[in-house]
Amino acid sequence: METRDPALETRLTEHLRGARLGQPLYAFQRVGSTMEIAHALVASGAPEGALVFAARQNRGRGRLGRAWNSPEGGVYLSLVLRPSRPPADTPQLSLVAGLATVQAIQQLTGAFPVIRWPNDVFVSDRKVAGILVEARAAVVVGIGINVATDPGQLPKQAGSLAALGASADPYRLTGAFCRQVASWYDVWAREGFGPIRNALRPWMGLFGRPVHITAGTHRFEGTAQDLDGQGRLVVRLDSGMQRAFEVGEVALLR
Ligand code: BT5
Repeated sequence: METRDPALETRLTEHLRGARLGQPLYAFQRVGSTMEIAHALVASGAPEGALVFAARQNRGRGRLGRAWNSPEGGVYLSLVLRPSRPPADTPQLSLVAGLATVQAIQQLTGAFPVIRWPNDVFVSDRKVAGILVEARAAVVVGIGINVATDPGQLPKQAGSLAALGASADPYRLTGAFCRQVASWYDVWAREGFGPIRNALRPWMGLFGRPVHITAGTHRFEGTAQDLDGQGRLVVRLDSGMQRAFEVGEVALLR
C-alpha cells in the first residue's frame, strides 16, 4: 500500500476536530484510488468514520466505469460507513453526501452550488465535484472536489472552485464536509430520507429542466419534477407519463 504522509495527517486533523466522521484518518500525497484503499481498510476492520484523503490519484474513478481526473489542486476523499438502514436505501447516501458537499462549499466560499441528481455538484454550469457510492463489505462514499485544480487538466464541462472565483482551503473544506456529512448521516440513520429530501430541495439544480436519461438500453426524455421519498428522480416524460428513476439504474445525460 502507498505510504501515509504524517505531516498531511497532522494538518488535516486540526480541521477534523469535533467531527464524528473523519477518524481514523489516512492521508496520502498520491494513491491509485482512495476507494481501493478504503475497501482494503474495511477488509482489515476499519470502523465507520474512517477517512482516506489524497492530494492526487493515478486511477480516480467515477460511476459506471468512468474515470475521474485527479491532478493536484483537488480534494479526493473516501469515507467508510456501516449504515444500519436496509441496503435498498444505500444509494440515498449519494444525496446525503451531495447535501454535505454543497453546504460545505457554500459555507467556505459563499458560492451557491447546485446538485445535479444523483451525484454531480455544479457551480456556474461547471461540474466542480462528484460523488461515488460503492457498497461491498461496508459502504464507501467517495468525493472528488476540484478546489484549485488547473481547468486545463479537467474535462470540458468541468471547473474548479478557484477558477470560478470561489477559492477555499482544501483542508478546511475537508473538515467542513466531514462535519456536515456527520450531522446529515445521523439524521438519515434516525429518520430516513424525508428530512434529507426537504433539506435538498433548495440545492437541486434540475427541477423544471429537460433531462435525457439512459436506463440500461432504454432512453427517456422529459422534464425533471422532484425527488420522491426514496431519493428517486421523478420525471414527467415527453409521452405524458410520470416515472421515478433509481440512482443506481441511470445515467443522466443532460
Ligand atoms: C462522479 O462520477 O462524478 C464520481 C466521482 C467520484 C470521484 C471520487 S475522488 C475520491 C474517490 N476516489 C475515486 O477513485 N473516486 C472517488 P461520474 O458521474 O461517473 O462522472 C465522471 C465523469 O465526470 C467523467 O466521465 C468526466 O466526464 C467527468 N469528470 C472526470 N473528472 C472530472 C473532474 N475532476 N471534475 C469534473 N468532472 C470530471
